[in-house]
Amino acid sequence: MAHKLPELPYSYDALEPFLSEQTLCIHHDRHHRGYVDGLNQAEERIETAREAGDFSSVRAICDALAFNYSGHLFHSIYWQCMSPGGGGEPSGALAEQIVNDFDDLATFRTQFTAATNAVQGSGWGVLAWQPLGQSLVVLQAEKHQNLAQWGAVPVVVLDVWEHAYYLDYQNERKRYTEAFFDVINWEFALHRFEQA
Ligand code: MN3
Repeated sequence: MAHKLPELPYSYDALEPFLSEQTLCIHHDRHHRGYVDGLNQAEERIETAREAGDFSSVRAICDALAFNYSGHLFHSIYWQCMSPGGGGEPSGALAEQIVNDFDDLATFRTQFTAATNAVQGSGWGVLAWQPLGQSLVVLQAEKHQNLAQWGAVPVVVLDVWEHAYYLDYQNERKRYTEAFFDVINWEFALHRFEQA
């Protein structure tokens, strides 16, 4: 079953002025689609390799699967982590867990933006549920797939590849990661957290 590009959960201009219509159009229609297409191609390649019993290219195919699967997954979560009616504070079990693991919301926010700003090159800031320790953790993901903690479940993700913010913020990643909290969709985060 081929993977499909999910629809944006709002219109392309719905997050202005945080992100412009042009940024969301390019980011969703070109970049995210690229990961979906790349993933479908990589799955075809591994299927072909299995049928032929020829795994001489397995390293490159595994690399393409990890890169494109992670890109597709993170973007699918990222769109929903933002909302035109977003911002404010988290509620319910997520709010309690944030206080439990980060002392308070302000400290979480400071750690999350600091970690995200410090991602080397292209990557993501991630708030994830770590089942082993039964705790929320802040992670950096370089590109999409490096430095991940296996088993952790992403709850909130923030894209800091330059294509996500360059048209609107140029090289000022910090302004973008701080403004992210004006549109953050805490209801979606709570939903993901409860499922995790
Ligand atoms: Mn992106």
